[in-house]
Amino acid sequence: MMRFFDTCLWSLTLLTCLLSTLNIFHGRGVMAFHDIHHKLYETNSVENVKQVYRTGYHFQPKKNWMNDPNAPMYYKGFYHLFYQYNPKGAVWGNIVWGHSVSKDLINWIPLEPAIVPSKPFDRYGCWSGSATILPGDKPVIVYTGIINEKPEPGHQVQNYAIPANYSDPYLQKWIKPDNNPIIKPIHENVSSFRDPTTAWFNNGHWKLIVGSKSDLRGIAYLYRSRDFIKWTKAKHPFHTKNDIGMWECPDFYPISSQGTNGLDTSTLGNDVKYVFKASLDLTRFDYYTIGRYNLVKDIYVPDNTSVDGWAGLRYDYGNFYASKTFFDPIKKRRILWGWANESSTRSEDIAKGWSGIQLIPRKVWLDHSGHSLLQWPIMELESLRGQKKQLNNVKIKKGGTFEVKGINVVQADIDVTFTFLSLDKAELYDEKWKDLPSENLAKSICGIRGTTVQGGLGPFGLLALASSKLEEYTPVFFRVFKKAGGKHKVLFCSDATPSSLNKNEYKPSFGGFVDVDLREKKLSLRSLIDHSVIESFAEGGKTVISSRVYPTLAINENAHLHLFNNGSEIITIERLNAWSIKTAHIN
Ligand code: DQQ
Repeated sequence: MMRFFDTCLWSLTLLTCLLSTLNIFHGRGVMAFHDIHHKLYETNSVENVKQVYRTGYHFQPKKNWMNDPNAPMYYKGFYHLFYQYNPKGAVWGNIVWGHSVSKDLINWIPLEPAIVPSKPFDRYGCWSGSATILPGDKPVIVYTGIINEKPEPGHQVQNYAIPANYSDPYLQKWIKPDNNPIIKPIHENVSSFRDPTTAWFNNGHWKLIVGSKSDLRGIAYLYRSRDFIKWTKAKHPFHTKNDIGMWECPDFYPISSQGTNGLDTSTLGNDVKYVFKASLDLTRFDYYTIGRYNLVKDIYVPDNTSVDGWAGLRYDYGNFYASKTFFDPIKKRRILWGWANESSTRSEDIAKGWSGIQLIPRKVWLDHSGHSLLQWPIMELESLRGQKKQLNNVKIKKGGTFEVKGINVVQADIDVTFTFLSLDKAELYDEKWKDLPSENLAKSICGIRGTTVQGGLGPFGLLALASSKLEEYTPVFFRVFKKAGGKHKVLFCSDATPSSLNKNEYKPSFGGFVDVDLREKKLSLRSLIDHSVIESFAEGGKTVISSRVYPTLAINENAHLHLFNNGSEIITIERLNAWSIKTAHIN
């Protein structure tokens, strides 16, 4: 074992941390890609896209820009994924619906774009939307059409599209009937009215919601229809929240309080709770609450155990946005798709010829507490597992590392359980941190107490995509704190700060807390590493963080993977299973 972290590589003060928190509103953490920059819409088409950061098993088109996942569904033997796509370049613009199909959600066949601007009701763009399977196995898509570029980012209406040929399992051709749009904004906010959800059915009506805002109030408008064509706005919003900003890509679905199976979106019942998710345009993260569906008033009411606001729970505390779920009728599960934006610069994206990936689809279900969700990579991913490395009972002392060899560490699946003998050495939680902005508390503490600041119980975890002399590495780690009163708080971080020598990238130290019972003195971590992305699941999917990273030295065979501990309590790797992940057939 080599000595590690003898010196602090960087130190962040509370002040810089606060500044960087504020900075998310101005820096590249927030990509205002709806801004109209006409000349940037088309970039030189790069025929041979630069491969070094391309992923081996994450969904991405052959080239160009991709953002939100749209209308995921299962139809006649195929999973379908549509996505926001710029066919003309690696920056946002000219938005059409890209389309691919798959038998297993892992290997994908590309098809021609399914929905492209062509009619007065979507002339300036076909933005996000969802699919609903109508009785008789008839899919219908509802999406946002841009009918005018003014007011920015565009005048928005909701349109529907139906398959031209229901017997085609690829659903290659879609018709956009001329009775569109089916929903028009009836308020002034015509440029903040988008992203219809999958519809659900009860009380003789189909219902769907559309994301919106009024000043800083996020609004989910409810629409009802008997025939899916004529839609009427409900008197009350389905859900609304002040001081939060625009709700993009809302999602609403039932979730079973018994077991891990998913439910069809129209399911009602006593054992059913509900999830409401919104993508926050102002902060660029997806937060959710767990709550109740009041059928009498036709509104959603979050439980009082769910924080409804910027400090609420997130699906993922890293690069993850505009997500969407669907019910998989074959494996009876609810699956979550989320988009991971690049953290590289616009000009780097143009040079590499592509931008954006979809994270590995995740099964979601309710934690036994009933207060949060669990997420886990779909089991089909395991079909790509190749060479395996196993370790048991490896002890790592303070400052030590242990290299995991024998697998392809740039395309890998790592599953590890850490144990420790006692919680006594957990460092004190600094009460001053209560002054940090609550929506970024964990992230800020990850920045202040990174891997190089020695601790008691932790930091310990992985050093992924590390160069041979540790000039570059991405630590994914736990740090356990003791609060006044004796309670423990587990911090989980994925820190891109030391990930690359390239100074241009957005390299945040992402973080989330893990609500876990430490009596067993164990913490588990699964990380999916794929060249420029690391998706990490703490404690069976209680807290998830995805980081985009762009090492300059730690690439391909020059990359290493280590386990590390920089706390005074000895950490035991009780069990590690690590696999090389084969390259999937993607588009
Ligand atoms: N992306 C789409 C919008 C949506 C946003 C445009 C979220 O419909 O609000 O590409 O990333």
